[in-house]
Amino acid sequence: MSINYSELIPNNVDLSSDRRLQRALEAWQPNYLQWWRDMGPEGSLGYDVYLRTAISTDSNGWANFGHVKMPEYRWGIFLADREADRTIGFGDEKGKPVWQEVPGEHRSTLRRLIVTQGDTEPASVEQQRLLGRTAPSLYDLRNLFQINVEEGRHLWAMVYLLHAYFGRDGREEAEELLHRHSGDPDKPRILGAFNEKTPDWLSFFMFTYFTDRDGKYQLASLAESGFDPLARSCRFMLTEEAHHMFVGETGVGRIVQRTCDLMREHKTDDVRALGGIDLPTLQRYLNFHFSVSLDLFGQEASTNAANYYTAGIKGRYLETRIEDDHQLVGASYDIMSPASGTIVARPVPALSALNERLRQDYIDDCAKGVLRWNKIIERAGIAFELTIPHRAFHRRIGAFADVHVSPDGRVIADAEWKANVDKWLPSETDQTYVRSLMGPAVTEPGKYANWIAAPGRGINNQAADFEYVRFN
Ligand code: BYC
Ligand code: FE
Ligand code: FE
Repeated sequence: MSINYSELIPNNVDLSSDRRLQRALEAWQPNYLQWWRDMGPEGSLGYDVYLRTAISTDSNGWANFGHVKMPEYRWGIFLADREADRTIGFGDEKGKPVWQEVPGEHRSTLRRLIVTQGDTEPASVEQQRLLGRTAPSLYDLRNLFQINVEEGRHLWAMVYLLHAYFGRDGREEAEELLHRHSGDPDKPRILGAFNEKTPDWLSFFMFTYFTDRDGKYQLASLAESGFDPLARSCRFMLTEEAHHMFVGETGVGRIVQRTCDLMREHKTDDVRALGGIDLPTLQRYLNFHFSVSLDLFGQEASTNAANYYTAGIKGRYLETRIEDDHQLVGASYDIMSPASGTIVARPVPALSALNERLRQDYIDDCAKGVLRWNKIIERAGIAFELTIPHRAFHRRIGAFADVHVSPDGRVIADAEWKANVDKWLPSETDQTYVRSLMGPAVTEPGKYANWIAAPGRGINNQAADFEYVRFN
């Protein structure tokens, strides 16, 4: 279905046929724009940015590219097309028609999940607010802004659901989504990783690789939902998400490339002397962002997750492609937990292990990009391997929150943790060093900061010296 751009709020949900809803969203819109001006990318209001805008929800050719000022970006409400005769794919109500309205008994659960999802989107924009100052190139600056406007659109997607299906409480939640702020001591964002800082571009690329990928897995689970408007919203969000993870994977890959080039050219491991980011520092940033993102999957054993599944609200990753009964009653799944100084696996009901199962799908996916980064190092003939730390390393949520675990998966005493933490996680010195490399922004088309390689190709096949951002 194509998108109606003639309206104040572009949409493919026939918004004009519901005047009350349309007016409520039009009343929220200026608050959103005020939030964008206050909390969105700093100093960017007048820039012309080469952005893609969604123009249909077709899988081929859904996007249109052109220079736009970000406050004029056409944020809108786009749901993937409705599937005829779609039925609930899992849980107690498996096989019944999906819900087009919120069932009363699931109202507060659904609202809570939608609010949690919605909360992360503007949080990430807030976290990335200052990065424009230190962009390593116009290409990267454009990618940052592209991600920011799309996370803004993801907020719109959840706000639409809140307004359309949750009445007054939904409208109140939509306001609150603009009032909580990342890292705010009084009104923080809901989930831990979204209150961390994203102070430099290495953190940004790690965040878009690891944390946006949590987005992919959570959205995919919600795309299976029996609440059809949620499923359709998440489906379309996933098409946008791919680019965010691409920016992360290629961003880290380009840093790895540059580091290897410097090491080879100067026959040294000491790339800091040359203004590069050494591989052990990359490993520490990876350790941090991976572990913080693992926490986003929740507790290993979770009755919440079991309830979401049984109720048909939140499924597994690619639920319909899994061959089992899609009810999981009586099935078991092994989860890990610390027990007298080691880590043991024990079976629990599969229904309560759904967070852990999704976390496993996520870990497998994360490992693929790390393989590609290692290929770059290998091609340069350098003996170094980036690795994914053990799932129990540096956790704040779940069974491992109260123990120290090394990256290779040993439960360790306080003293060993303290003695090694600066080898395992970015130290003050690392952070100060990485920050010292940042900025001022590189604004000459086709030029890149010294610590990162140029990308393999331009966005939408643009030439190497394309002017992705015009500052006016
Ligand atoms: N931080 O039973 P559990 C994205 C709480 S990212 C703080 O495991 P549940 C994006 C939990 O609230 C995708 N608290 O919880 C990426 C619960 O509290 P209560 C975001 C946490 O609810 C980049 C208690 O611990 N989407 O889109 O089953 C850029 C028990 O835990 C945390 C979603 O997350 C935490 N990390 O599972 C932009 C999808 N973890 O009830 C965007 C929606 C747990 O005891 N959310 N707690 O007070 C969910 O599906 C679930 O809420 C979670 C947690 C999977 C997050
Ligand atoms: Fe998002
Ligand atoms: Fe994203």
